[in-house]
Amino acid sequence: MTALAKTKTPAFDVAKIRTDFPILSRTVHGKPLVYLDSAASAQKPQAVIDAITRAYTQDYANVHRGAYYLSETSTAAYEAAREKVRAFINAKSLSEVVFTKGATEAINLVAATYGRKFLKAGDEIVLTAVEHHSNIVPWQLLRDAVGCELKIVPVNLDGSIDVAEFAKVIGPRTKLVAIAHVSNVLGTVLPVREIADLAHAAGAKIILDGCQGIVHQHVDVQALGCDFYVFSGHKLYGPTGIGVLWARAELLDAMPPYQGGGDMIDSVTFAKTTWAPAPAKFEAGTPPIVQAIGLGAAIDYLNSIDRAAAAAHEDTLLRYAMTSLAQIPGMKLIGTARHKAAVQSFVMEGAHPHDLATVLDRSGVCVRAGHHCAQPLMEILGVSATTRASFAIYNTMDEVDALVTALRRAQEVLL
Ligand code: C6P
Repeated sequence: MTALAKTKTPAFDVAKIRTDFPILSRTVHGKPLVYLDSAASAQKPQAVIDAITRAYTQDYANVHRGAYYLSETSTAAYEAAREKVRAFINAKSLSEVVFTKGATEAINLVAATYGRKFLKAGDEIVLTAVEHHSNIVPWQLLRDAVGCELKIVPVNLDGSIDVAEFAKVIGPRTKLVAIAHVSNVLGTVLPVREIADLAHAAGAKIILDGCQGIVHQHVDVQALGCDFYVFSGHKLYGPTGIGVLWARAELLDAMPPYQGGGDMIDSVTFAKTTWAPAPAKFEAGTPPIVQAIGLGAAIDYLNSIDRAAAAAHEDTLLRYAMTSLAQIPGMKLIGTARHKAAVQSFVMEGAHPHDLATVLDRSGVCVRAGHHCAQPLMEILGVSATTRASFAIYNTMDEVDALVTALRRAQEVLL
């Protein structure tokens, strides 16, 4: 590592950040843990773990139901988490923030409610070639139900996507554009504001899959110009089992409920049921109470650090990783677009990605190998799988070095 690279982001104290994440001090196979799989799920700071423990040990009861003290405190904490999400993404109102169990459920919710009500045979949904299965399959289910069509915007070999390609595909039949904010395989940051403008000019709505986007950059849903934005808590340093659907209020008002049950109704008779307004309309049953509180704690944690410095730190890690990996013989980087978040896929000549990941694990290095739930993209790239290193606020330049050293060792073992 060069001295320059090491001093690039002096404002960001990664050593201090690391002390906030207890798991990072453990060893794996007798080696220090080098966790480079945060795109799959991020590790949790102590503040999130403490908030979850506190909720279960001090404040736990069901929400929106009881008239007693504990239920009131639990409800207040759950709704406070909603306000934290609202402020974090700059939503106009609390009623625009719907808790789901994850991004996958949020996209399915939009497809099953907005999609089934407003799309019909002959309408078109525009996706890109880089989408995660969670942003493909719900639209295929919708297509099979209502007879609409899916149009796919191509990806360039370097992983970039041209806005001009959207202009070719979006037309008068387009009703919805459903795209990733950031690709989970390539790290490409899509020019979502320009794409949103194109969608709106054609009279279409746009949903952004923000799973990877919100982790690496500040998200302001109003500035992005989108109609729907979804993400999962567990990639944002929060717990599993919680996600967010943000949608503009008038869209949520126009959408029918997703599931029926407790909490989502206004009144029920055997003859007829009326719905509660959003967000309750979309939160049937006992919600993921403690998970939402944990997500709120993750947002508090992120608000307590310098996020611009964190983003610069991640970018430094990415650039250093790209340069270092490229020096390994037989290495091919997958995803080298100019606008990238800290996710790097690669393939190494003669070594299957799964074998590589298994050998790296013996050195304590955790990376993901496989199709990354993006099989159509793998086919376009002409590979069955890649190995992927993804970086978070707690990773270090030394960990990039550890990855490179482990890869060189893996070459000796596998080739
Ligand atoms: N990607 C990865 O390793 P859920 O499972 O609902 O939390 O998130 C689904 C999802 C949707 N969109 C994108 C862009 C994603 O990256 C993911 C999750 C993980 O890349 C697990 S497959």
